[in-house]
Amino acid sequence: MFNFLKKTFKKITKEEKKESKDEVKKKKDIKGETKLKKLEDKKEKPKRKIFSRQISEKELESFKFDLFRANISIEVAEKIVESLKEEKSKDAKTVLKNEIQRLLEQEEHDFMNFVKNKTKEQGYCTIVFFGFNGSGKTTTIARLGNLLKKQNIPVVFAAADTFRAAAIEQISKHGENLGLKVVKHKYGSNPAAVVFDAKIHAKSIGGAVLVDTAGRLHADRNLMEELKKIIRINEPDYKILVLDSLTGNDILEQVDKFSEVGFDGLILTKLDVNEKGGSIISVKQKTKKPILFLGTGQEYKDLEKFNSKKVVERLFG
Ligand SMILES: Nc1nc2c(ncn2[C@@H]2O[C@H](COP(=O)(O)OP(=O)(O)OP(=O)(O)O)[C@@H](O)[C@H]2O)c(=O)[nH]1
Ligand SMILES: [Mg+2]
Repeated sequence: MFNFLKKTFKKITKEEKKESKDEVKKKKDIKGETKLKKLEDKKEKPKRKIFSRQISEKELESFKFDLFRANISIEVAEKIVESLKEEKSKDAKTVLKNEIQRLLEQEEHDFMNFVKNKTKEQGYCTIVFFGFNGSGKTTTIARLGNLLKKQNIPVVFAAADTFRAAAIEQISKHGENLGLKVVKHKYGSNPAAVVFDAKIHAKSIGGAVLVDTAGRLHADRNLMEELKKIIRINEPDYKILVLDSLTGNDILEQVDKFSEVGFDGLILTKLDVNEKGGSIISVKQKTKKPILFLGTGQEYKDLEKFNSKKVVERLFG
């Protein structure tokens, strides 16, 4: 991953090599050394470290462009490059890694424990998932349901996407596969009522209710109002915005849109298909909210607890 940065680093290394070759040639011309001396020089020539020199303005500009190309927003890319400017004494890669690491750092947030405690204290826990069309909400709910079940937390799914064709069948199939109950009404029915019923069931089993909602487009005023209604009526314990990491720069627009509704945490999906992963950095910087999990495939097991170090490692490969 982060091949784009590797390219830049390679370019810098090449330039460095060229520079040192020129230096040797100059030396030869001036001093007119013997063959033996030249060989000695070669032997003694210090091995240059790839990233051990100061970063030029031109390179900083080039970094900024690379970061931008990796779906990191201009605002964040500029911030990162600013920090590189300030720390010219260190090498570029370390500074860049540290800065990205710093941006991604968050307080330890054990979501599974939160759900466990909530179900114990309150007798149930309601978690609503929402996001743009196709961002991975339903798949993520199935994966999280699987994870909670494995931790012996009873789970029920609420099929509150009563809008999109086949949405109820989709979540029902996951329930069937995982042996989890799905509370559902008819298509076109009031999703807030589905959640209400699912909550009653969750209370009866002392478990978590994972609410699947319809995907919302930016301009989907009605669906946005409907989402607010689901939340107002059912007062969920936790609200999760699910984002597709492949979205590109539009991702921040989506974040803005859903800030209207408010959310407690984030899940980014499709990291397995995302070469660069820059969107994680932009989203984190913008929201300052905990990123709970990353979706890393299409199977039930493909949900990874967010770990900033792992993300940085993945970015730099
Ligand atoms: N490769 C990969 N595909 C994913 C991941 N998460 C979801 N998908 C796929 O993305 C597509 C959409 O996922 P859904 O879970 O249906 O998305 P949704 O947000 O519920 O979609 P709507 O209900 O239509 O708004 C499906 O084909 C999923 O298999 C992931 O982490 N990696
Ligand atoms: Mg869905």
